[in-house]
Amino acid sequence: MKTTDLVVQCLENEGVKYIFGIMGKETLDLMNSLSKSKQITYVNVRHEQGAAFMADVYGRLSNKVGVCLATLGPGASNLLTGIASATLDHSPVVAITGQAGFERQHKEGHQYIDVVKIFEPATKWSVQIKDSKTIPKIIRNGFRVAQLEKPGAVLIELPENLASEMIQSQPIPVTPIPKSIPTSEAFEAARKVINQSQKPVVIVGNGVIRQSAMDEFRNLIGHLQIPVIHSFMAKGILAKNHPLNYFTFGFMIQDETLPLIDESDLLIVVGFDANERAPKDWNKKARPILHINPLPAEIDDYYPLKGELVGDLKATLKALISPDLPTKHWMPSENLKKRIQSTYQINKALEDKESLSIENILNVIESHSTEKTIVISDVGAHKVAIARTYQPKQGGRLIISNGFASMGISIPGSIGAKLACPLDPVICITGDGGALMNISELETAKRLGLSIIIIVINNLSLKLEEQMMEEKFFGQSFGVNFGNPDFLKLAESFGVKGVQPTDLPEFEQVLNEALIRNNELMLIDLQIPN
Ligand SMILES: Cc1ncc(C[n+]2csc(CCOP(=O)(O)OP(=O)(O)O)c2C)c(N)n1
Repeated sequence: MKTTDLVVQCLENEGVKYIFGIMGKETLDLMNSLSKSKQITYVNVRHEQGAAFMADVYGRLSNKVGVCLATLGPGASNLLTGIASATLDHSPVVAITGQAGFERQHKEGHQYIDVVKIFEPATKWSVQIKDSKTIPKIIRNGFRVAQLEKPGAVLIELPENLASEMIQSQPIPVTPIPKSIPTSEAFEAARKVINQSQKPVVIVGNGVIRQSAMDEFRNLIGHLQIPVIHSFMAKGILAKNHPLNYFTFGFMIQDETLPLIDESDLLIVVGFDANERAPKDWNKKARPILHINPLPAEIDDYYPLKGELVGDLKATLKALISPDLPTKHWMPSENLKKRIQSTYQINKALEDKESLSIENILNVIESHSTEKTIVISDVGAHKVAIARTYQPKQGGRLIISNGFASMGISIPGSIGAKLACPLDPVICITGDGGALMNISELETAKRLGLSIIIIVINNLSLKLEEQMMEEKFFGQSFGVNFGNPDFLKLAESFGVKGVQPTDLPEFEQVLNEALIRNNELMLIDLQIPN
């Protein structure tokens, strides 16, 4: 068979359902082989960055590896931002790129650049296929590496001269990802650390969602009865009204969860990735840490280890509960809880109930969301507002670019989300800056017939940078403003319904009706005055 037929067989063997990409001459053999696949749908996108973001979000939500494809040189380099986002937010992604044939890789040549080298820092493994016989091993290993803790992106490059070779081979059977559990001595030591503490606080991160350990986590908290602070990515693990929910840290200003951390004598940090928020930003007094994670801790001045439980989180959290681990009897003061709630704006009475402020908008979205609703945030002032204001009804239902924090993720990301969870409502919230980075993917969403609600916060500025320059650093801003297209006409030109509510009740009505129908692609242009 042809080499690229073997590549497609190997991808089918990995359970791949979608490949997001843009082809080029160097990937035409692969495209031809893909055209014969009954299992894989090829999604032709409008920019390779979009393909990588789609694969990133599809990987986070589907329990599968997201796959994207590009040609050599400019196609591959366009993938890079989304690939880095997948690696830093620990989403399993495999990118496949074409390349010039071996006969011209040693010299200056059209579109030739060393893509494997470019991708090295942005991936867990970046590899060129040098011999067609290695394809089953490279693809099997690539998918394993992408999924093994901590998950991330892998680049597999297929040079043009190998693509059309003939070969006899077959895929390697998929075996489950191995899971480890700490030793009984490690459990004993960890229980001792918890027992000795008077005022423990739990910090929970993205790993608990990634490892499907939310039920086990909630059981452990039910047993221990101690306060829980969520990372931004872990929001929703404890319900909003859970008495032990001390919400989220990571706001730019006035973060009332931090005094709770200062007040504690032990931080039990579960499934938290250091790039969710640097320990220096939240553990200012360097409180001792019990690290519970699939991987050992990274040593840091602000992450002083008192104990470590390293293993699969589902099994580890379940096994930690034992009669030797008594329920704790400490509770932060009511006052502190109230102050945290007020920074979090959970129950804050809104001053102007009609206006289209970001807080009002997020309140409306929250009041119409269910456990199934997926909200995807772009990056900007609106993301910070979401951190403060929006509470998903289930963990894993608020998607952000956190580690890499790249603008432009949300429109293509919502396509990945909708394909991963076709029945669930998907709401994309983006600034006007981020929206115009990947607005071309509206055409992709329209062509695929996806129902997504895209909300553009239209404030004619890079608001987050404007706020930082004006309020934090210089007292004035520079270079942050731009003009916008008419978003209604723009949407219409894509064949997409556009609406422009002018006050909050109108927005609520539009959103509510769109969520009930859950069957159309819609752009909501929200003009937010400065
Ligand atoms: C790709 C990329 N470029 C630049 C930045 C730096 N940056 C972070 S937020 C921001 C402003 C975003 O503006 P907009 O999308 O309009 O959202 P808003 O802040 O107005 O809510 C910028 C420029 C980034 N994070 N990602």
